[in-house]
Amino acid sequence: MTGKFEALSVETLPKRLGENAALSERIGKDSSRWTVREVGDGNLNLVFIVEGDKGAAVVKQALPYVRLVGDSWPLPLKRSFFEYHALTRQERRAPGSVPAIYHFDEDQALIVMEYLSSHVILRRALIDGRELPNIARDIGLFMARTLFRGSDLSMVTKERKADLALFADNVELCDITENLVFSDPYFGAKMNRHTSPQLDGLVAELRADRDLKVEAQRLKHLFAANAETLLHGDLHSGSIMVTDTETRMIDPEFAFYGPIAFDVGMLLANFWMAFFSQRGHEEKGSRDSMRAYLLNVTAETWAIFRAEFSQLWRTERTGMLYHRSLFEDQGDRLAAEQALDHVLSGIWTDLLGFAGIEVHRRILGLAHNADFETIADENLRARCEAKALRFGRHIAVNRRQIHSIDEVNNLAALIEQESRI
Ligand code: SR1
Ligand code: MG
Repeated sequence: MTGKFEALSVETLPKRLGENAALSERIGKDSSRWTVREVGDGNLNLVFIVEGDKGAAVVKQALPYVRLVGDSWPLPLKRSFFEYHALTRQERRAPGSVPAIYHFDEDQALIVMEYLSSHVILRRALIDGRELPNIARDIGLFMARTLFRGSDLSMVTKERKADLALFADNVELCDITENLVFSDPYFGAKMNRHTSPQLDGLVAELRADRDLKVEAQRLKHLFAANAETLLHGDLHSGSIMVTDTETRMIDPEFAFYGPIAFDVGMLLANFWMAFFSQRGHEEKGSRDSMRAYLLNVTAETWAIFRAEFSQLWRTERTGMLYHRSLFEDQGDRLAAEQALDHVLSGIWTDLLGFAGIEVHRRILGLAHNADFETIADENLRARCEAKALRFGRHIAVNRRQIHSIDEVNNLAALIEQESRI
């Protein structure tokens, strides 16, 4: 199925993809027996689950506009191309961490991929209070492997530069992040919304906060100018699918070359938001244990990331940066360790900034998180959001003075215990 783009529907999919060998071999050749459900609950795309006699698959198709807003906001179909190419690189760099890809049709902006039938979206699991034992390890490893191996620390520089050029064309999705994440939350942008009137005072305070605004723009500058590695680009808990024991990363359509700290910061921010939202999900009992679990997950994710990144630094540093000829080959392993400390401490400082900004945009901007949105009592929701906003401000503005994840988690616990807005 190639040719002029046409959006699929539940009704047209079996006919239009019935001849597609990649799909029919997986799920059964008789497309009249296929059942199709549209399950896309993200902001941008169509997602179909297609089931046949033999099995099931997912068909994800981009739309020429932002689904959340409608056709008044056009968005190029080529994001599907970037998603496909990011997925193939992530699979190579962190095997088993993404769904298997069966087919890609560039004209129709569609990807046919593995149906993760037992998995649910991580955000949903955290709202439900599920304490998943492996997410810190799995996500920490994924981030270290993809972010290290997509950079000039590892790649042949000619190949990295070719990839940099390839993904540099993902302009419109970067533009979404540049505006929605780094700028819109800090002024009265048209599409913004927040829990009102409860948060009005705090929102005005944050928008008048000179230090915060400057920091957000410094982070935007870093995001736009530091083409360090191939990012997932939208690594939040809605882009991760889990079972009790398995974790897969999905949806890298925002992939492009940016700072390592961006993916890590965005991810940790989503754990901290899950933490602050727990108070709003206590209908069936206390979430004390879930809160402790979530802080532990942030600490463990960062520890695993650091350990794996360090291991790759010592064993796979084959790129042109910090070349071994200057360090190990001269018997100077200590200098290589010193350089590693320097790189990791830069990632740490910047990830705190990106995390703080991500928290703000999910409460003040266009795209909110179900963690807070599903709290029906608006006063309770506002109390949870206010705590997260104050936490986000603190870690973004004071990031250079914060030296450990325990310090951040102690602050989160302290803010959580306060009762005032
Ligand atoms: C208009 S798109 C809004 C958000 O949805 C995506 O998942 C990204 O996070 C983006 O910022
Ligand atoms: Mg997405």
